[in-house]
Amino acid sequence: MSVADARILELKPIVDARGHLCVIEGAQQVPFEIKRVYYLYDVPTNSTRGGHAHRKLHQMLIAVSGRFDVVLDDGRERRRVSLSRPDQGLLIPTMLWRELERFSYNGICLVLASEHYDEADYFREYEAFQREALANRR
Ligand code: T46
Repeated sequence: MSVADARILELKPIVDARGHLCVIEGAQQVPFEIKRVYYLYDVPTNSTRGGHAHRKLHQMLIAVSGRFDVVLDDGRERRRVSLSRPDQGLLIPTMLWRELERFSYNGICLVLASEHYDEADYFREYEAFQREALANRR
């Protein structure tokens, strides 16, 4: 997996005079069945979330309010993606280290996940992640 494998998906809002509505259905607008939804809010601007990678989990991150940055790392390269639009989702496949930072005061990160929560799916140490990521790319 490389940082180029993470991609932005455009959600097509349904717009009328009452405002905008975005729909996300499992295996349709996202390429996986959604097993879990969680969200991060009231994140202090100077704090960093994430700091891990996943063996099996695919996720889509959406800035449903405000903005924040996602720094992705495949063990070799890093890539920064800024999210600030509720009609865009960042799709993060397996085996990418991610850090979320620079939250705006009203930043809310909605996460759609392909798996239930499983602590065993996490790499929480960068060196262990990097070893595995580089070995898989050989
Ligand atoms: C990710 C980023 C964007 C649960 O009990 N269930 C859950 O579904 C989650 C996500 C977390 N937790 C517990 C585990 C920890 O005791 O909540 C606590 C905080 O979790 P964590 O430190 O992993 O939170 P973040 O914001 O650093 O990371 C989370 C996700 O874990 C991660 O997969 O990509 O959000």
